[in-house]
Amino acid sequence: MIETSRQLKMSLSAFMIAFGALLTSGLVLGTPHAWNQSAQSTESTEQAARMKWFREAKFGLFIHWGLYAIPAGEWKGQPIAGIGEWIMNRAKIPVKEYEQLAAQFNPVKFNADEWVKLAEDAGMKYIVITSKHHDGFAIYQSRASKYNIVDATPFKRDPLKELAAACAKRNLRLGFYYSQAQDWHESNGAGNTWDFGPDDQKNFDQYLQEKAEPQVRELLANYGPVCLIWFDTPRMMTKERSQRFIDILRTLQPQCLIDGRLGASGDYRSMGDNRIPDTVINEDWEVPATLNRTWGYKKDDNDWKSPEDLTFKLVDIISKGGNYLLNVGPTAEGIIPQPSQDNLRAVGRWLKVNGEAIYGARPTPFGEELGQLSTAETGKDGKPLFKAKMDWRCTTRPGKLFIHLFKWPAAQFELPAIKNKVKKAYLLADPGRKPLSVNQTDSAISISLPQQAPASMPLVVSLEIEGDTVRR
Ligand code: H79
Repeated sequence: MIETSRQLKMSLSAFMIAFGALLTSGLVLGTPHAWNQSAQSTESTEQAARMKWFREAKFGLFIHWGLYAIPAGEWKGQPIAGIGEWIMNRAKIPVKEYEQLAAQFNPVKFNADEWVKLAEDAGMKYIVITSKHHDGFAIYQSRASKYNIVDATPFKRDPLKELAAACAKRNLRLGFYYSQAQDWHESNGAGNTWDFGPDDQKNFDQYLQEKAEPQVRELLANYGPVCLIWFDTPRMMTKERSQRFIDILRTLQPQCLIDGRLGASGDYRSMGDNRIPDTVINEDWEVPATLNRTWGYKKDDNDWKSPEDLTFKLVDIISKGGNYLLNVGPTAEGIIPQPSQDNLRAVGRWLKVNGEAIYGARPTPFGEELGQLSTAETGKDGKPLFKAKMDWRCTTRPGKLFIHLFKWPAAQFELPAIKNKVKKAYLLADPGRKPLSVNQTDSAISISLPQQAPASMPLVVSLEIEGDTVRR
C-alpha cells in the first residue's frame, strides 16, 4: 500500500515535471503560427509601426510582485518546492487562507522611481509587471474586483500608477502581465481545482466577462500608454475568447502589443520560460527569463546567474533576433533583492560601452558560430542534440558588423567570408577607436587583435562595411 502510493506520487510528480516542461517549452502555450506569414518583408505598415519600439528596445525588465512575496517560498514552516508565485497551487492553499495575506501586504519600502532607475541603469528600455498573476490578486486599484492592493491591503497605494509616472519621467515603456485564464481566487477561473473542482465544470466565460475582460479594460484606460499586455498560460482560451481580448486592446490602445500567449496569434512570439532558441528566428520574438530560478520572490533561492552569463545570454538572444525580458522578484517590503540589482547593473555598465551593438541590432548573417546538431547524441525527444558554441556572437546594423568575443583569440580572429568590403575595424571599448588591421580574402576575414584582452570580456569588434546588408 505504502509502496503503491509512493509509486503513484512519484509518477504523478514525474508527470507534473513533464507537463511543466511542456508548458515552459512553449509547446502548449498557444504558440502562434502566423509568424512566417507575417514575416517582416510582407507585413503591413500598421504592424511595422506598432513593432518599431520593440525592435529597437531589445532588453526589458520583468517584475513578478504579489501576495506570494510574503510567504516567499515557505508555508506553515515548510519550504514549498517550485517557483515562488505558484505557492498557492503547490501547497493547495484554500482561497480563504491565502486571501488573508492581503491584510499583511504593506510594502512601505516600495519606491517606483528606484525600480525604474534600476531598469534604466541596466540598459533596459521597457518594464512589464504582473498586474494580476494566477493567484488572482490585482496589485492596482480595480473596480472589477475588490481583491486588489488598494481595497484589500493596509498599503492602499496603487503601485502601477506610481510606476507609470516614474516610467514617463525616465522615458521607459510600461507593459502589464495579466493572467487571463488562470485565476485561483475565482470559482470560475481556470486552475484552482482544490477549492472549486475541475476546470471543465466551470462557467469560464462568466469569469472572463466579469473579471478578466473588465480588468484588462481598466489597465488600458487608467495608466496612460501601455506598451504591451503579457498574457500567459492560455488554458481554455478558444479563438473566440482570445478575440474578445484582441478587440479590447485594439479599441482602447491600438498601439499596445499582445505577447504570444493569449490563445490566438499576438504581435510577437513568446518563447518558453528561460528557453533561448538554438538558431536565428526571423520573426519578432522574446524570451522571458529569470535571474535565479523563481519569478516571484523566494527567500531560499540564491542561485543567481552571473553578470557574465547574463551578458552572454543577452548577446546570444539579440544575435538570434529576439528580445530579452529579464525578471526580478521584489520582496513583500518592496525591495528588489540586492544580487538582482548588482547583476543587472553590471550588464548595464557593459551596455553603456557596447549598446550600439545591441539596441535595434539585427541577427547574425553567419550562424556557424551558434553551434551545430550533434551527429552522435540525441536528446530526450530522440532528435539530434544541438551542441552550442560559445566563443563569439555577431549582431549587425546597416553598414556595420559587430563581433562579440567571449573567448579571447590570441592575436588573430578569423571571421567567415562576406562580399562587402570591410572599411575599418576597432573595439567598441576603445575610446580612441584605434584601427585594427584587417586582412580580407575570398574565403575569410582575419582581424589582428592585441595578444591579451585589453578590457574585461566580452569585447566587441565593430566592422564598418560597404553596403547596408551583409552579403555572403
Ligand atoms: O509568470 C511566470 C510563471 O509563473 C508562469 N510563466 C512565467 C512567466 C508560468 N505559469 N505556468 N508555467 C509557467 C508553467 C508551470 C510550471 C510549473 Fe508546475 C509550475 C512547474 C512547477 C510549478 C505545473 C504545476 C507543473 C507542476 C506544477
